[in-house]
Amino acid sequence: MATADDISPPPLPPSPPPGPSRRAALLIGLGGGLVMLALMGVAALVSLTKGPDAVMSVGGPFNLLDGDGKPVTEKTFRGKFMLVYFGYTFCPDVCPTTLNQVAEAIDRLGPKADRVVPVFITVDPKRDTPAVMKEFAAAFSPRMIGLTGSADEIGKAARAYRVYFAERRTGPGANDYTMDHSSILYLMGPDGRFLAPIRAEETGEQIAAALGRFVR
Ligand SMILES: [Cu+2]
Repeated sequence: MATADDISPPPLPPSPPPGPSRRAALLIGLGGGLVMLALMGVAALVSLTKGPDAVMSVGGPFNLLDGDGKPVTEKTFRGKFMLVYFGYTFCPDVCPTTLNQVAEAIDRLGPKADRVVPVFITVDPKRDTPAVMKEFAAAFSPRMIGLTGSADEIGKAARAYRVYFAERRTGPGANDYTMDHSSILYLMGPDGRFLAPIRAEETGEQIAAALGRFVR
């Protein structure tokens, strides 16, 4: 499946273990959620690739903060391509894997990499402060920009990019949660317009090839 695959194995509450009926209900609930998430992902990708009208409606204004807490908007990177990905730093595997491939793709672009800004936007602003985002993004590539912001602004940015995300509780503690989120890379042109979705499962080589079709 191309999208919405950032779903870690169902985290079970540490204690007490749910009884058979509760466990069944939990599994059915999770299964339904997974199916719905998968369907939403497919629908999102279909609408992304349908035609010029759908293409026009991805992306838009946002008001976020960079790793130093400075305001960043969609206009900040005008003149450069933006490769946008939504996720969160506590993500167990999908986000780190994807960002690794993005970093590799950027390296493979050589001198053309100057024209592309990889942007990682958190869907978990509660934990992903500017400082957390800065360190996390830098761990993948010195070129990568990590963005966070208020829950409200993150929600607006995600809606503009048609990104689905939701908190999934894993326990009673304040930090006992993961984030489900759709997982697509969005290539935006130097004029801010959406150019193409890129599957997050692609290798660095494939992502570089996809970028190379636009970044000349
Ligand atoms: Cu993730």
